[in-house]
Amino acid sequence: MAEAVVLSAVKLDEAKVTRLIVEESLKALSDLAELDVAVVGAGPAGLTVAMELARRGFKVAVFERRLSFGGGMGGGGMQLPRLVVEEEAWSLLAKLGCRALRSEGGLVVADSAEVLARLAAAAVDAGAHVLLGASVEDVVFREGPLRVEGVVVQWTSVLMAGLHVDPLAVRSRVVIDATGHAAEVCGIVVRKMGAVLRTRSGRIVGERPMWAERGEREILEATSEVYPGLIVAGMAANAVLGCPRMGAIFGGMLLSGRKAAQIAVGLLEEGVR
Ligand code: 48H
Repeated sequence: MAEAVVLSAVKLDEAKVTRLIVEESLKALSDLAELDVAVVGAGPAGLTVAMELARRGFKVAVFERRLSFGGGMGGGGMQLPRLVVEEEAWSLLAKLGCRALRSEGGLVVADSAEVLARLAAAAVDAGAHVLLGASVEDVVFREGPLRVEGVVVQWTSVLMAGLHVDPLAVRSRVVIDATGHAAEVCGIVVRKMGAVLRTRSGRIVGERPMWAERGEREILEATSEVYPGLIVAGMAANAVLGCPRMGAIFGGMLLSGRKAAQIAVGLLEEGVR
């Protein structure tokens, strides 16, 4: 006979549940006030950077506007539940236990929900902190020489409600813009700091239309420190450096995340700040 499913062992007190949540959340948020690396966006690029840096022992947190992981990965191509990754990038996912459903011509097909779940779990397992429902609306900067030294965070719900609530700042030795097509952090830095980025025009060049092969090839070159203390990764890198989009193929995002982590390690080892 099946064992009865019961939940009677714990005496539930609502006040205790509230206290547990508030006390532990305050500890967690207080711990996030100073980081080695702040990653903005929990899409494939952001999760990969966070996983790689946390594995190397750096203190890293991901700030994600939505209440979910994965960015554009969950939507696959036109909301179909499969995505495609180049073989060179697949080894990263295979090591996380992702199953290849089909391999053909150097491309691997996988279940998009599985990939995003395993990537998010790997980042968390490695020790990356993730704050969901948290939007980065500004950066912290310092002069002499000018550099980005943190992010300014607000609850997405507050922004959606249009409430006048001041945000909180997080100091961070390196910031990674992994916000996807909109390249939001780079946009803030250009708009509010008058920053001259390390791009052809000194500004955000803008994403080009689709050319999958070139978009995937150029993303690794585009993944770079575009301003002191600010690295751009993933689709944001293509947008900032003026590279083509590539559609629902994700190898470039993963490898861009890996490259952004390597650049961040270089900066951290140089002893930025
Ligand atoms: C907090 C923010 C903020 C903010 C945005 O869009 P993403 O999946 O980005 P990538 O670069 O990891 O992957 C791109 C890929 O999904 C894609 O769009 C491709 C391959 N497109 C090709 C094509 O041709 O269209 O994830 C970015 C994440 C999202 O979850 C956002 O919610 C989040 O960043 N985000 N989080 N503060 N200011 N802005």
